[in-house]
Amino acid sequence: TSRPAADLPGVPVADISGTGPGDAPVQQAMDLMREHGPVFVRRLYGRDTLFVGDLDLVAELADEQRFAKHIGPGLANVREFAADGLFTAYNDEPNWAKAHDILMPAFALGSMRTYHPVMLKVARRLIDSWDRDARAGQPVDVPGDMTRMTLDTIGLAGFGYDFGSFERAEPHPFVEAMVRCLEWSMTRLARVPGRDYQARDAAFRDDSAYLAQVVDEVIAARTGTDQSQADDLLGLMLTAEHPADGSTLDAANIRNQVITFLIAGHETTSGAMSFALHFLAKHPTALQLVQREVDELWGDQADPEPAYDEIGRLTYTRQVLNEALRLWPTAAVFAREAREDTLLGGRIPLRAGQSALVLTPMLHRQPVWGDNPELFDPSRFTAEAEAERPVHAFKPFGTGERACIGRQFALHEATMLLAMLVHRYRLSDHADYRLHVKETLTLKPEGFTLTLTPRTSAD
Ligand code: MNH
Repeated sequence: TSRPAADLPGVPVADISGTGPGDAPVQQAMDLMREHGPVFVRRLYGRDTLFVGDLDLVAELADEQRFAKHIGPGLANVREFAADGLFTAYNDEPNWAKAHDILMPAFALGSMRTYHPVMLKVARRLIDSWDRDARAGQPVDVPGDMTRMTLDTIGLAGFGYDFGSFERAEPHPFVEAMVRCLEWSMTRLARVPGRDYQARDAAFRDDSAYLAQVVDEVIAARTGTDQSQADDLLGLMLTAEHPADGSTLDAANIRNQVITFLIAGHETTSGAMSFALHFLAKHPTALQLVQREVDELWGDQADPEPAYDEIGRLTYTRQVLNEALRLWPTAAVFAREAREDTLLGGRIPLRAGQSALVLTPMLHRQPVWGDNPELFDPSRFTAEAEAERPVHAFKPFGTGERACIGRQFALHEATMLLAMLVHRYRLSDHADYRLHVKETLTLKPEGFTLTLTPRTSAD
């Protein structure tokens, strides 16, 4: 079934029109790449997508002189509910640069000091909930609870809005509507020509209207009051003036930014922490090394108060997170487009505007990662190992000026929480969990549960 694309000489084509992309398009593309090699065209009902995992080609795609972010069909669908928010804005849309310049300072490493107390407060909500489950001998729903915690964190830290997720048996309706919107964005890519999708589209419009309504409540809760504690994201959005021309964000764009941050700010971090806990539960040696690191900091204190500066010292915990993001980068693809007509790798002709999808999980399994890339091994991320590796070998946060703005936010939140959990609990893989990666544009280990027992100083 593998023959070269007519317009891309030498690039194999995998036509998936027979089966469609199914409910796991990323994992399907990973399998296709294993079969066809690190650059191939996926053809679906005559539409071609160029997938790239090869390190040298990705390094070229990361060259900002030649390539830029591409809003492909997937992000175009997300644009239906996030419009010109940062994530889905076109490169040349003035609101991208404006919002980027206004919001960047809020995401510099130093700003994490501001969010730290809120992150800690929400981490304690999770711990209270897990203490109750541990006492009751109940397994914890890892991805579900990670999502509760990251949603409450971005809501409170970004917008002073409390989703109260741990007081609910079911996910907050915002999460359910958001997941359905993401699913709609993903499955819309797989539509069979000629079929009727009106009911799905109507349900999507209801969900997206609901998201907008929640966001309007979040904004109203702020604008009605005095703006005194307005040093969070929403405060910046409502008041900060652009450094160059003094203009502020308009109301419609603020709504789009809030939707964007509520979504981008929690789904992926939740998945990253869930995968990290999965790997720790399966790799006792790595777990012991994290335990040793946290015990050095917090000893046998029952309720340590992690300080902001301590989080940066949790180097091994951070390595675990990086290694989880290597194997399962939770935002698994990003798209690049040629600025001018060019030859990718000196041989694949791309016209201006033509795009390629970087398949990050396969980039993260290329030969540069050694001969056993499937092995979970946090020692791949020691400072020495990182210094020796080509810079573009690890791209969980995308690349260039459109790379993830929330990276430090995610890493601070996730490193602190993982450290606190490992310090407090013995993790038991009671169900002998077999990894099942669920895709809703982002990736999660579906159905992953743990049982917990408190650690004692004797462990
Ligand atoms: Mn995040 C862009 C991955 C956490 C807000 N993010 C991106 C991109 C990737 C990504 C990949 C680039 C997409 C593209 O090129 O099309 N993000 C992640 C991962 C995590 C993450 C793997 C957690 C782990 N992201 C966060 C958090 C926030 C956030 C937390 C907010 C608090 N991300 C964004 C925004 C963008 C983005 C906003 C778009 C930035 C831009 O284009 O200017």
